[in-house]
Amino acid sequence: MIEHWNDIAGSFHPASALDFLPVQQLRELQLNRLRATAQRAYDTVVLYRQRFDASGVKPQDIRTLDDIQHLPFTVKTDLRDTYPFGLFASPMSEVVRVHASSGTTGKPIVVAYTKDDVDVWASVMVRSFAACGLHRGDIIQNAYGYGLFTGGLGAHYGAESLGATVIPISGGNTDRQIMIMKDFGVTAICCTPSYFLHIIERAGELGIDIHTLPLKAGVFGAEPWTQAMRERIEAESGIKAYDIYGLSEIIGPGVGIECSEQNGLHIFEDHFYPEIIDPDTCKPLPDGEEGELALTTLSKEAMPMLRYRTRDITCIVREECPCGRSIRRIKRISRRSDDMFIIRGVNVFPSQVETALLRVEGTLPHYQIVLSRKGGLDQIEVAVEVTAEFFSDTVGPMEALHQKLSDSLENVLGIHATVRLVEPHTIQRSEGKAKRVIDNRNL
Ligand code: DLL
Repeated sequence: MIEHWNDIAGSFHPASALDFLPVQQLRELQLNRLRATAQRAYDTVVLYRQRFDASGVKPQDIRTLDDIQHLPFTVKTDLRDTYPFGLFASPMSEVVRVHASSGTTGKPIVVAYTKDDVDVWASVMVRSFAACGLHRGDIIQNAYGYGLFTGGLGAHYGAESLGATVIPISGGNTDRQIMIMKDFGVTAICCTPSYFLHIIERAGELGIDIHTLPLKAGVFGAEPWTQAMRERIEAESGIKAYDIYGLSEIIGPGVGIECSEQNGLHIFEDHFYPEIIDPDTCKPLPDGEEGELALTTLSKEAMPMLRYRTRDITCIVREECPCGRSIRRIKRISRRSDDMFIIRGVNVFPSQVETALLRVEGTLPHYQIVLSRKGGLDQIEVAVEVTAEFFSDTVGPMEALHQKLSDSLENVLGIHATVRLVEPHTIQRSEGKAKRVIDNRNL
């Protein structure tokens, strides 16, 4: 082992110097860590050793960072196939925590952490909170779910290490969330963006305007959301809405976050090495080109991940960030390759529907997409809630709104979608990740 990870993981200083390392130094650190990670994976995990041997590559062949291109990819089914502990690179006696993420079918995927891994995780969460201006003295309401989901404990230990006061409220019980936010003088909240919308709405019903509270920032992630959604959230609550990204397989929340520029997410690339690949050919794409994000952990001990194919679509931002951080940025992840559905031969992403809907005034940011098949033909229906003022008996304004939404959807999607205007509160609210698409086509 070339170094003790924590020597470099840093002193938990909020504005971590690691965000601002000279690029050359950062690349050297990454190369050393990549070599050590590949060696550890090869030495301790059967699946990795088999993959390396089959491709004729050895960890010692890594001489430059570009050599990462010769390493094998890892995919979600690798975690399923080795369920529960087959990808662990540490003996169980060194694993201090496991988390799990439920997939759409069957068994969950299981991820593991050593003591040093949880320390690294807290350190990247400290850097995340610091990037959105939070520090000791802040009161952070953590409404990500506690438990096997990484959101709750990941944000929790990061907020504590930051020196902030954490309210470990977890998700749900919205009225209590609002009471505590108000009574405890909460200054920042962590939850999914869709759940925060629900909180804003419920607060309104209770006669509480979030603008009047000390709340100043939201650390929102775990699901795709759009710039239009950010604008709605910020306008309706008066807070700054920051985008935080992460996934269980890599560590949990804290893989990347926006800074005060709110223009792309900085990846903590001293720990997580990003590549953008063409999802069809798996060839690396140049900076600025959109493709699938593949991530390699550079310091994970219990469960190293080599070139993990996230299915998340983004690109690496070419320009340097005005904030001065040398760690690179990716564009917000507004979609996953596997969220895409095909309607009458046209590829559609839920984020496109969201953008089209939020362009039109009079709608609420609550919507659901229902896919069905009639007489062999695919149909797409978009149910969208309308503000109480609009949802009136007068037919004229409703018809005009309906037309505007249909036009906007057709404009953005390139196909006709049936719009169904529904009353406020008709669409089920989520306390975690929102379910945007219901596919009744039995494909
Ligand atoms: O969602 C970890 C997390 C918790 C991230 C809290 C941020 C905040 P998983 O449940 O494993 O982990 O889901 C990971 O969620 O591959 C993306 O598709 C999606 N995702 C996470 N953050 C974002 C984001 C957590 N900011 C999967 N924007 C990822 C878009 C996101 N998608």
